[in-house]
Amino acid sequence: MIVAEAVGRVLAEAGVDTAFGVVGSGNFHVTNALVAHGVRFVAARHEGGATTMADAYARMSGKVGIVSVHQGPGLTNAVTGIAEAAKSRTPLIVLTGEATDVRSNFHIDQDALAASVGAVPLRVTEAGRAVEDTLSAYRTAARDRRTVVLNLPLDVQQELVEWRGLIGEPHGTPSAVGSLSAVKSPGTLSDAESPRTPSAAELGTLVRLLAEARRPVFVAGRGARHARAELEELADATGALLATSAVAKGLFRGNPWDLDVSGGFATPLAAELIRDADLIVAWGCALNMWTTRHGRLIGEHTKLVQVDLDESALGVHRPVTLGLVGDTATTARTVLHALASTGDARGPVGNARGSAGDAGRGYQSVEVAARIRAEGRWQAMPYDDEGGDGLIDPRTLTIGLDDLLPGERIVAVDSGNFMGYPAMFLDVPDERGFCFTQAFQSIGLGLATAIGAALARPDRLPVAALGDGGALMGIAELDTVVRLGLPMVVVVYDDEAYGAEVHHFGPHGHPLGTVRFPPADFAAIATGYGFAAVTVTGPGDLAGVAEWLKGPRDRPLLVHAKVAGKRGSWWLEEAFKGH
Ligand SMILES: Cc1ncc(C[n+]2csc(CCOP(=O)(O)OP(=O)(O)O)c2C)c(N)n1
Ligand SMILES: [Mg+2]
Repeated sequence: MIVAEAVGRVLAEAGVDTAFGVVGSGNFHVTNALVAHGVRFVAARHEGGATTMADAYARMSGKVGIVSVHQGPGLTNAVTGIAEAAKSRTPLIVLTGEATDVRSNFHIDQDALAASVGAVPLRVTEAGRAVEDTLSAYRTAARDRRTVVLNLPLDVQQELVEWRGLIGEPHGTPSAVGSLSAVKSPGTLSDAESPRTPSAAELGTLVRLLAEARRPVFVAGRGARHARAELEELADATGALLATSAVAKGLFRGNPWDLDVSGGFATPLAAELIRDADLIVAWGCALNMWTTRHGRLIGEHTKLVQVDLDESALGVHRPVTLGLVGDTATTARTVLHALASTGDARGPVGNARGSAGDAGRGYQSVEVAARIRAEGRWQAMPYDDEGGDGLIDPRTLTIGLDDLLPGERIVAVDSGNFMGYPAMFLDVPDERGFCFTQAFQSIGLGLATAIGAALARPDRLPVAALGDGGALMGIAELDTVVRLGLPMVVVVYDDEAYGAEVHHFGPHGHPLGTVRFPPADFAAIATGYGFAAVTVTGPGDLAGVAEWLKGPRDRPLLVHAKVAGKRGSWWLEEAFKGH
């Protein structure tokens, strides 16, 4: 077989089950080899969409994402998606042809391009190394949680290679990947595979800080999405409240101590309780400006601990009292054992520090539980409806959708002024119910994100929440939604503008002609692609959504919501402080 076929076969045999892409001459054979060996191939309409679909699929399935693109322009079209995946440490392989002849129209410096956005450039260098080089790329993606651009030079792709299986590759080198089963679940390293574990002294300090804390809060990030059970147990033993960063939204859903997202999307109650914590432990969470509201959610005297697999992540955004390198689940389990053996765990009997007059532990008091029940959800917050004159208040719209849409849903949110409404007012069932591709803060990724997420979780109703700007930027993938027969609900929050810019610059008297647009008929556009569509200009129009939900859902639904947008959203002001 030729090298291109061997590369596809290696990936299929390594455990890849789904790949995304746009096929041209330079990735035709490798893509067909994937398909021939049982991999589902999803043809997108733009490489940017394909890459973000693969990214979202990886995040929501826990598998390595694969995207296949043509050399040169196929790769440049994919760059924004690659940057997002690389910043999010998504295990992803971008298979790309490579024109090594500088006279080729397709020639660019693909290594420099990949490196410039934080991806790891690798290459299949010769026929004899095809299996080894591909396995090495797979291992870099899976074990190191990196986004890899695997260059497949056009001349090397055509060379012949004798297939001898994954173990015992050509030239008799030992398996380049070791045990393949170990690389099938990125982000869930076993204890033995953890590159480092915290020292006894570090663990001892964390145990002491937790034992001393009266109001501890755990903030879980992407690196703790596999550690729910361990963190909940440790929280109960230490009286901690639970919160997440936006990318881990839903992780503690159903837990009575769940504060939901920390940061710009936090409820006033969550912000207050986090600010009043005397100890915050960040589990696999960068504590960036969004999660901490530029540090304002961290009290002046609050001690800060960070646990992360990656040593270079410690203390980057906020100075920490203590930083531990290790897997979050393993570390939480070890700390729990240590607390139990020193008798510091706060069971109902051993709770020496529960506040007087209640049976609480640490921050887990009867009073706090009652407040979380009453004020813990955005849906319960009173507000003045600003809809009317053919426009719906985006809060009324989103609360209405939250009531109507089935709880088993998977929500993807694009970027813009509107983004907080779906992120705050749409409940999700767990951390695999929310996909947030916002590490690069690009608009236009939301629809592709929803497609990748939908394929990872076909049991859930996919919901894409987009602004009118982001929707039109990524619109080519409406075709992919229809072609795949996804029962998706696409909600367009249409303010006929780049609202983020309008609200940022408008109050200062700047001209806004460059960021305002005439009306676009999204319902007609969507219908043209084969969607069902509902235009919403007031709460009564949501009946159309209820109708669609009752029906066969054999066509996706686009909800064109004409939203009121006289002023910017409250989280946007916060966001622009970071510019
Ligand atoms: C690719 C890209 N281009 C431009 C921007 C700058 N930008 C941020 S928000 C925004 C407006 C988005 O408009 P829309 O999707 O309608 O959402 P809205 O802000 O109106 O709610 C723009 C242009 C960006 N973040 N990413
Ligand atoms: Mg807009």
